[in-house]
This record gives sequence, structure tokens and C-alpha cells, in this order.
Amino acid sequence: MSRLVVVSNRIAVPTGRQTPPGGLAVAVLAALKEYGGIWYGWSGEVSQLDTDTKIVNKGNITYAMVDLLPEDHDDYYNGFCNSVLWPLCHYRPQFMEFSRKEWEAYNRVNEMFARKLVPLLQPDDLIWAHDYHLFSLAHHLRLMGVTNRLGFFLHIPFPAWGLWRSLPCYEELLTFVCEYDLVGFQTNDDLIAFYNCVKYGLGVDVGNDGAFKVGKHPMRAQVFPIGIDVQATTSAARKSRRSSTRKRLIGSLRRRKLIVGIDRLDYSKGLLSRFLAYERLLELYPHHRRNCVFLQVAPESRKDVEAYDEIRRELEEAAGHINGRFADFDWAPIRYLNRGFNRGILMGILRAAQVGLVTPLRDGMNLVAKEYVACQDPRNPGVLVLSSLAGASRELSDGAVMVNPFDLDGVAEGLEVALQMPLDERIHRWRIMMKVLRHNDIRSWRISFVTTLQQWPT
Ligand code: ADQ
Repeated sequence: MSRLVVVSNRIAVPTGRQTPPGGLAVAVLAALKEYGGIWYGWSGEVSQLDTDTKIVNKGNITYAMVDLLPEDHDDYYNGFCNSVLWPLCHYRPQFMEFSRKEWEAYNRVNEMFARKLVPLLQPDDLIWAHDYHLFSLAHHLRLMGVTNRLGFFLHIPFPAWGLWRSLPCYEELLTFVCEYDLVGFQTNDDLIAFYNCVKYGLGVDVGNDGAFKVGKHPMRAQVFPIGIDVQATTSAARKSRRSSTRKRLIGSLRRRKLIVGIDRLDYSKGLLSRFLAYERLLELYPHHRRNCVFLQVAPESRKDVEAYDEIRRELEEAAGHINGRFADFDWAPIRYLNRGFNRGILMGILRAAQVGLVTPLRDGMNLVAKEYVACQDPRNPGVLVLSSLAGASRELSDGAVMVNPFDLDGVAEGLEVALQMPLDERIHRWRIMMKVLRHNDIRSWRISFVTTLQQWPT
């Protein structure tokens, strides 16, 4: 079996017995433990000087980390990645701020990642790059003579052709993506969007098996929906029963029903619409006033990007307004926590909630939706209210209460249905979703990606 080399923008070196947070880290670590190999990427540090790659060996995994220069952190990370590609792929072109300088920085950093990776490679290593930060990596590795199998998985949505073409450098970037051997997407919608971009942007037709050639290079694109470690999630939620935080939370509810949202603070997650939909619930269905609490956990992310300041301000205003409008001296309808919690506590919060409210305006997958389901008590499960624009909706629509996050009355109605749902229907829906989660868990995701990469082209 070949060695696996995982490349991602950020890497997480585990400390002690603690598992790093987030689905990507869990999946990557499990794959690396199985095959042995290297996890390579940005250290999270910004250095004034071009520094050497830092190497940490733990078991059969080598963590190889490079720093970014300050101008690259600004122009590549905050700039092209988070102010161009992120809004573009999440269908928010109004937040897109393109400049040629940042596009150059994106390629400069992808070239630097490639240059510092080459000395670490062995001839039959399988290289698996992750996410939109590394669309150009294959191009630079190929220019440096690397002939290894190169796979790429996009965690976020791939935009429709009409949107992709608004990127001034769309043709070049798409050509670079096509230098990978295998490109994986979360859902069929993303795959079809990619095929259309290849067809209309590069004039290349895709075969029925998802294979095509750009120039002489054969490549393949396919759907690999990311899953979770169901057993670990369930057991973290079960263990949380003993945690004092969970006891405090449940005590503070005084038998009121809990609706929960857990997200990074990001405009793609639809938090403002979610707050307004909850306000509609209290307006349209007054019997829920004083009888439920909405807890939103949303720690800040990407503080250096301007669009994030605005959403932070809007959310604070909306939470204040709704509490001001409906609160009583012994009840506040919204608890908005602008900070992070460790994974055990989060899973405990998910288990304690009668409703999981996951309403992104656009999301590659949304692992919180899956985690919410896995955290439930099988004898008394809560209800998932899920946006039809989250990738997770492609797998969970038979069990979740589906809503369109742009339809505030519809989300309020979905909440009403969820809060009133009888036990037998909750159990029935939960079982349907658990079956899907178990069938397509994090292990099957990585095995199917790595196996396909190994076998293509045979
Ligand atoms: P994210 O946008 O980060 O990921 P998501 O999938 O919801 O979104 O969350 C990833 C992980 O972070 C989950 O394990 C979750 O528990 C954790 N997390 C989320 N909010 C948190 C919070 N407030 N505090 C602590 N932990 C939190 C990107 C894509 C998603 C895709 C994933 C994986 O945007 O669509 O599902 O990658 O492919």
C-alpha cells in the first residue's frame, strides 16, 4: 500500500489524548493512521522570513508545517481564499473582492506549498489535497515534475457556471483544478456544476463515467459525501450526561424546550435569517412564548475579513431586538453565545436539545446536522430542522423537517412542526437518518476516496 500524503491549508497536530475538533481533522488523522504518511500544510503561524518546514513525528504520521509571510496571509488567505473563493462558492458574489494582486498571491502560495512538499515525497505516495485553498496545487506540482497520483476533495459547494464565470481568472483556475487525477465533491449538485463549468468554460465534454481529458491529461470527478464518526459522536454525547455544564444548561431551561444552533460565525450559515425565523415563530405561534429557548453558539471566525464584522453586528442587534420584544423577567427567548466550546460539551448541548436548527443559505455538507442526529437519545430523539441548501439535505431529507432558509414563515412553520412532533414520529424519522449516517460514515468516505484515487486511471 502506498503512503498517504494529505495536504490541507491548516493542519492540526493532536496534543495528548485530545482529538482535534472538526470533521476534516478526524477523517484525515484516521486515514493517516491506517496508511501511515504525512500531513502537510500551513502551521497557522505568520513569519516575517521564509522559514524551513517544521517536522513533528508522532507514531506513523509526520506532521510537516510551513509558515506564511505576512503579505501572503493578507492576500492569499484573507484575500483570495476568504474574500473571493469562499463567497463565490457560497453564492454570495456581493462579498467578492477580486484583485489581480491577490490572485497572484494565491498562485505564489500554492507554488510555495508545492516547492516545499516536493522534497518530502516518495515516488509512489498518494497525494490528497483538501479544499478551495489548494485548487492550484496540482498545477505547480506537475510543473515541478511530480507524477504521483493527485486527488482533491472540495469541502464547500462548487458554484454554478453562471457564477463561476464571474471570476476574472475562472478559465485558468479551472484548468489548474483539472490537473488533479481525481476531484471529489460533496453532492451531485456540485458535480453537475463542475461538469457544466468544464463544458462551457473549457469546451470539454464529460463521459458517462465522470471521466474526461483536458489536453492529454485524463481525470475524473465524483461525489464522495463526507460523513461523521457515528460511534465516537454518540458516545461523546452519552458521556456528557455526567458533565456539570450540561446539568447547568438543563437546569436553567426549567423544562422549556431547547432549540439549538451550532455554527462558525459565517454569513453562509444563515444566522440572521435563523434569528428572524425564530422571531416569526414567536409571532405566529404565541403558545411557544415562555415555553422554548433558542440557544445559538457561534464563535467568531475570520476576524480580519470585513464582511464578518457586519454579520457580527447584525446578529447582536437581532438577538437584542428579539429579547427586548419578547423577554419576561424570568425568560429570555434567545441565548446567543459568541464563543467556542470543546467537542464533548458541544455534543452534550446537541443531545439536550429537542430541536436541531441547521439553516445555512448554502453549505457543502454541514456536519453539525449529522452530529445532531447521532447525539440523540434513541428512546426520545429530537427533531432536525434542515435547510434544503445544505449538502446534508441530499442524504437526510427523509428524516429531517426540510425548510428553505429564505422563507422565514416556512422555517417558523418547520419549527412549529418539530416542537409538536409526537414521539413515535420522532423515533421513526431518527431511525431513517441514523441508517444513512451509519452506512456513509467517515470511514467509508475516506476509504472510497483513497481507493478510487489508487485505482484511477488503471
Ligand atoms: P465548516 O464550515 O466548518 O466546514 P461544519 O461542517 O458545520 O462547517 O462543521 C465542521 C465541524 O466544526 C463540526 O464537527 C462541528 O461540530 C464543528 N463546529 C461547528 N461549529 C462549531 C462551534 N461553534 N464550536 C465548536 N465546533 C464547531 C466545511 C464546510 C462544510 C463541511 C465541512 C466538512 O463548510 O459544509 O461539512 O467542511 O467537509
